[in-house]
Amino acid sequence: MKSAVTICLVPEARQGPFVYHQGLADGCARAAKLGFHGVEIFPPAASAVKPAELKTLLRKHRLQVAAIGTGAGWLTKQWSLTSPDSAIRRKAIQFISQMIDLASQFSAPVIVGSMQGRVQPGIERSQALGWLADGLRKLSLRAAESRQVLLYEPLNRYETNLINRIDSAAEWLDEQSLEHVRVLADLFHTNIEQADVAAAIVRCGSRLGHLHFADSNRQAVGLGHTRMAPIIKALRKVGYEGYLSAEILPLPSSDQASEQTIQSYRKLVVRS
Ligand code: LER
Ligand code: MN
Repeated sequence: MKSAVTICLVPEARQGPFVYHQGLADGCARAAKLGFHGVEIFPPAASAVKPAELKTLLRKHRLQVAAIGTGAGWLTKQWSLTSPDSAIRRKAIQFISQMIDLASQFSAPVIVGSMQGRVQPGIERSQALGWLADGLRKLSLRAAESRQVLLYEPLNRYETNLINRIDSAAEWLDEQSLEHVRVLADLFHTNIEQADVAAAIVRCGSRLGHLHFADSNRQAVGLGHTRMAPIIKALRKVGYEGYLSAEILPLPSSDQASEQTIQSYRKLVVRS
């Protein structure tokens, strides 16, 4: 299992759960200094990242791109895969497709979190889930062209009413035969939605593709009350070899949050 930390390039998400907010050069330098393996990037749009510039930074700091987040399409434009307006669904697919093309240059997966949207008033749940499945199918086939998977992130009930639990998501992806989609387990959301996080991870099995490494209060692991040892044991049991990526509030500061994260990673993963 590898370590990663988030870099947010979206000014509107300044209050969001991301560690670094001062640009790619600053974030990569700070991540590398602490020994992280990768960075997870949250750009306003694919065009905001210059591939050559990012490649130079990654080479200089010996970092990988762990994943690229697409939530800015929801946050800044309210585009989603389950909007009742077909023109908006098309814009959402185009926005995420461009992120997939960017991420493929870094052998990285793209995350569909907030851009899944929600079941809108007056819309049947089956219809919204149908739109979600259609969107994930198109996008995951595009990712598969570059031998990548697409990450689908169940969010807690206050952020979506589609699918809130990771084990339900894995089951639904199986039913829909969405073979190039993997589940992203965000430990902040699972703390709210799962009765037993470790058991849910085991039920996800090989569907698990990425993990947001956060404590119960969305601070760095070790600053809340989630019991992490059984979760790490479950990740080992399912043979998870992906990232533990710190999508957390920069508290008490960005540097302290990332330092706490890498210490927890070393204690839980490297030394045990
Ligand atoms: C995205 O990764 C996420 O966890 C959402 O809660 C952000 O709003
Ligand atoms: Mn998340």
